[in-house]
Amino acid sequence: MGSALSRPERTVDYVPETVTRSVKLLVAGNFGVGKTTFVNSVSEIRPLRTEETITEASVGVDDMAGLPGKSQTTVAMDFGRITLNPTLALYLFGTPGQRRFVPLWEELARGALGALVLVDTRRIEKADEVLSVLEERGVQYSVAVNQFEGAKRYPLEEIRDALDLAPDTPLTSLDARQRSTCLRSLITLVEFLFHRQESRK
Ligand SMILES: Nc1nc2c(ncn2[C@@H]2O[C@H](COP(=O)(O)OP(=O)(O)OP(=O)(O)O)[C@@H](O)[C@H]2O)c(=O)[nH]1
Ligand SMILES: [Mg+2]
Repeated sequence: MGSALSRPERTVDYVPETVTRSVKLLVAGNFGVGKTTFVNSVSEIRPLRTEETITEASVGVDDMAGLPGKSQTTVAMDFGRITLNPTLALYLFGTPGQRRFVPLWEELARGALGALVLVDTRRIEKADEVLSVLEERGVQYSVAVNQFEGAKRYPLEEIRDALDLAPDTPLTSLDARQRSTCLRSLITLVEFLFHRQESRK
């Protein structure tokens, strides 16, 4: 098996025998923040995607504001897997981003150890609803800024304040198209969740 950083061209479609622990994680975030892109970047198996083309019928129903170029949207979930180290497999479930699909999260969140919440600073206020849904369901999370080019860059501390995050909630930044930056954020999340688990024992 190659290291997690060098993706083995998606030839690993079985779970390596060395894996002794598996963890389910959500990749959450509002419409178009890059969840499907993220799962595609990190997954070592060909990810399951449930993309549908956005049609005229979406106008006024879907959360299109600010994303004129977006042509597809997730209607059920994304699914991918990554063996983070030889003994630990992560199963990633990307949520659909549109508000009308929030009830689906209930199912997707079942059994999840935690969530990575992606945010886009150009529409940061939209993250509040996502964070509230997770908090209401007791899902632990960390936050990662998906840095779109052309979007203004803010210090992470400013983003932390804007999102009103707890001091110990991990906040990282990434480019959802860049595997290495996505992995860094995932590792931060997993360390946070394991630490939380340990401290609750
Ligand atoms: N420039 C840039 N574009 C990105 C990045 N991440 C995603 N995109 C683009 O942004 C668009 C939306 O990305 P998706 O991955 O479909 O977003 P999503 O969160 O899954 O969207 P929904 O499932 O509809 O909520 C796509 O056209 C991506 O190619 C990024 O980091 N930088
Ligand atoms: Mg998607």
